[in-house]
Amino acid sequence: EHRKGANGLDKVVLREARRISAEVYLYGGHVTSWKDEHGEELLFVSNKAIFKPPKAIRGGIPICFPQFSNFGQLEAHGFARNKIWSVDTDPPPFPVPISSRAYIDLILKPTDEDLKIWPHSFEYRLRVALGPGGDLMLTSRIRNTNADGKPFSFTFAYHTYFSISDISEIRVEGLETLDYLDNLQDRARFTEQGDAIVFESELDRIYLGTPSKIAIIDHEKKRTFVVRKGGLPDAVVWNPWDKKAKAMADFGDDEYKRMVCVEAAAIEKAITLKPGEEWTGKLELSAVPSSYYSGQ
Ligand code: TA6
Repeated sequence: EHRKGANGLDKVVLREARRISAEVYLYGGHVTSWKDEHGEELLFVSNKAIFKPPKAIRGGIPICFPQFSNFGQLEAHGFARNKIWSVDTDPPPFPVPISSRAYIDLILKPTDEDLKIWPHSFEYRLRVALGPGGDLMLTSRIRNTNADGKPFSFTFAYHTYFSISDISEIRVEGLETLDYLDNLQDRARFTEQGDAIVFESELDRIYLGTPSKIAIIDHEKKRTFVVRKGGLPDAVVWNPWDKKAKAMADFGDDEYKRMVCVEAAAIEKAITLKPGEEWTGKLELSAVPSSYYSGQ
């Protein structure tokens, strides 16, 4: 279902059984909504989000490609989140057929202008799908189409903003004992000591070589988000807290209390593709009542 979203930008609405739905803007290939069977929104989007190029939409799932943050010479988080993607009407077969009919295939290819900034030809195919049970699945397939025989390297993140009851009431499990780079301390390397991550102040870390499953446990909502990922060894955890919230023009002063970013990523080791090679990076999100979540 194609519709006009904020500021006349094109979006695609996916619907599954009951009230399960998702919305994807062609601007950024950006998922801005994911609703459960009660019609409840599971992703955070700021009330101050600016739905207007060239500013990336604040919230949902920005795609960080071909660069995470400022790990390189490009603009922060790369350019994919600031481009108008196209609907891919004839995608090549996906390795695993999906059971849902609620999906959309998008494609991004560099323009001549993009090639001046990042001189590599690529095809980026993104499939966004809703599972029958309400899971949200994103599959990215990036292919090197360079004709000059040159490989390219990139870093990547699904910069997912989850909607939560209260940042002081949640914990993130699955990252215990791992090493991380602390973005608030010049990316120095530390080892996680806690049983789970809890939030008492600004936090901005890149956890390295993580398990493929991470849980965000929201005590107040009695809901657990389960993040499953493939091809993405790292995981970023971010909450801006009050000072940084105030410094962001497109983010409300108190909104940090209602969001957390847990981002499936490939950062520490860049991904390198030779011409003709393709990389796949997967994200699968589920929201389950906490009573159903056993931890494993
Ligand atoms: O993923 C965490 C992070 O890189 C933070 O350092 C933070 O600044 C955030 O992303 C948001 O970046 P943005 O460019 O969207 O303002």
